Amino acid sequence: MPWRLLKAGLSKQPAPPRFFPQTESLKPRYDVVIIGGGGHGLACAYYLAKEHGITNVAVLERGYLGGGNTGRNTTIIRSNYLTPEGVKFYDASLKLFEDLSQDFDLNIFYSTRGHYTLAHTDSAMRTMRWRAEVNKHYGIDSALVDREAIARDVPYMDLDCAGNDAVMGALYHAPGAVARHDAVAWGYGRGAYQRGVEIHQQTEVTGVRVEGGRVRGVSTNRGDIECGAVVSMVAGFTPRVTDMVGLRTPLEIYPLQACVTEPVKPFMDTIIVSGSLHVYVSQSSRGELVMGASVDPAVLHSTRSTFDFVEGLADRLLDLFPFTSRLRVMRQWAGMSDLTPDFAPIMGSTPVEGFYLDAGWGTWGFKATPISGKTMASTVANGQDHDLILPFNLSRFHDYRLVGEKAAASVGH
Ligand code: PYC
Repeated sequence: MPWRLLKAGLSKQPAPPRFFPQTESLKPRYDVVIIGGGGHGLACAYYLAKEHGITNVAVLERGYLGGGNTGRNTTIIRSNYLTPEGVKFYDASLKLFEDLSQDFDLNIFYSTRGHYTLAHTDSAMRTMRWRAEVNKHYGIDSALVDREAIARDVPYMDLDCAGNDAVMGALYHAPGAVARHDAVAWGYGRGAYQRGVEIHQQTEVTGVRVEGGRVRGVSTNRGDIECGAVVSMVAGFTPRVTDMVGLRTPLEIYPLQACVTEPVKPFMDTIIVSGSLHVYVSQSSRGELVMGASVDPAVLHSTRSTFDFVEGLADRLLDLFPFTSRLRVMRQWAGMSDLTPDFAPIMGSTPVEGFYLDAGWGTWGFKATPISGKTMASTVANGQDHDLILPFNLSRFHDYRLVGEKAAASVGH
């Protein structure tokens, strides 16, 4: 038994305060109600309180904090996108991530690893060169590297891929990182709570009241609340919330699965992604291989894990790392990805006054957590879309101003 636990058990001192208190009753009115207690919702609450002094805020979560996509991803953080809009947005997020442990006084185990996106074809090489050039233009550390450079840095990888589509080169992104996803959610949650925000778990929103084109309140399984603004930050559940206010979006929901192996000695300190093999892998600080692939092939509102996924992933992983053939998969999970047609998010104000949307995260919502919270908080506080998220407004689908970020997806979806 760990010494500290034994000491606490025998001590007459009162127990240290809980990270979060027990749920209190709901107030009749809040200035802002945030639907969704994942990373984005908690980050938005945190920045509303910290940067705008707005603390009469309730975060409503139908399950437990960080229990949705925040706790169901492979924690990759990067800013090597294709479009200027995406590059600027994710670079701002990465910079916030770098300081989060200090900001929270809580270790989020942020670990800069370097990130390789392998290219196995001429057209993939063209796309990587294009991304490298856009990245460099915005001061992001990304470069096209050749096979020899990869072999020097990642000597244990089979660049010939067992004879299937050998690696030709890669986009190398030095700032690519990983972090503890639950620590990010808990850090934002604790920081918001310490500043006066209420966090209500097991609280499901069952309706959003709109009168005269304006949000007036929400109904929950624990009663009705009035509020001045509602922010929906629920990823795969977004269509259920937008239905409540009569908004249509082009979102489609696909399961995205991932898994980890048993821990082994550290052998891989970079993040490896292959778009052609549809696989991404990194090694956690505990030694597990954390791996994922494309979204499941059909639209489905489900977090079910399948054997097909592990079988397909293992098949492709072995092309790159044949020596992992004896590793056992220890855990597997799935999240619900909310994909847009242009692979860019939907953020900011909507035609319903006081109703704000943060959705369309597809397969890269975790890395957007800090900047999504910060820009959405600014948007709600100032009643005006933050400059960084203007290109991502829902209106772009009506006006045909698509952002076109698909080529920056880590694997083909
Ligand atoms: O976009 O880096 C990414 C990513 C990793 C896993 C899923 N998406």
